[in-house]
Amino acid sequence: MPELQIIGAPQSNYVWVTRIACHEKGVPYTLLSVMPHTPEIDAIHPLGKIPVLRHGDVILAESRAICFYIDHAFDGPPLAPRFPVEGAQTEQWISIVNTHFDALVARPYVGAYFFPGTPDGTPNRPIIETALPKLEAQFAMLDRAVAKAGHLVGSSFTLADMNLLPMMFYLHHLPESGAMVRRNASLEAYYERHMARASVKEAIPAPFPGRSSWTIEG
Ligand SMILES: N[C@@H](CCC(=O)N[C@@H](CS)C(=O)NCC(=O)O)C(=O)O
Repeated sequence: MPELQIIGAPQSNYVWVTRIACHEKGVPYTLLSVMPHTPEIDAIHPLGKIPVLRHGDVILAESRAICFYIDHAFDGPPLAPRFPVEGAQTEQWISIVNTHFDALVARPYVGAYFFPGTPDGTPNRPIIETALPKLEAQFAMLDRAVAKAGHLVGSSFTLADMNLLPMMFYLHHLPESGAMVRRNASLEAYYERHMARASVKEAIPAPFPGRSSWTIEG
């Protein structure tokens, strides 16, 4: 069997998602830490984004596609339920999180702290202030979603949860978003419970060079 390679910087929330998927499926992998828009990535992802996967002759881009491959090419517990309703609900939450939560709200907010683009490198307050009301609404949505069973789908840990937790990790370490999560009791309990899971915990990335922790105080 060829080596399965996950290629991308470990700080990427989507690289982390694919690593959780490998762990949960019981698939050994090698992580190659490579930045976006480098020749190795550009050769596989048409937009130069990470993660990408290489497994023998198989090359893939996009975390959802990579997780589909991991889930279906190997034996092991299903990452997404095989029942139509629960399987569709898993896709529903992956889609909501990726297209509405991550791309439109969480990513600009987190980026405003870690890649602020300001002349002096201080957090980009206009971007942060714009994101805050949207974050509040989306945390309330997620809080309702996990209130009943402590998972996004049914009562088991699925790819929908794996897909959300890495972005939640960054949000939990930033001042306004961290405080918001802690005010949403179900979401906070969900976060603390699943962050303790070996597959999630094991791939927590080291802070960026020059930083000793991910936490930024308000
Ligand atoms: N839809 C993609 C998103 C991947 C993505 O946005 N990756 C980020 C790192 S977390 C990236 O490559 N950013 C560089 C860029 O957008 O130019 C996926 O699910 O894999």
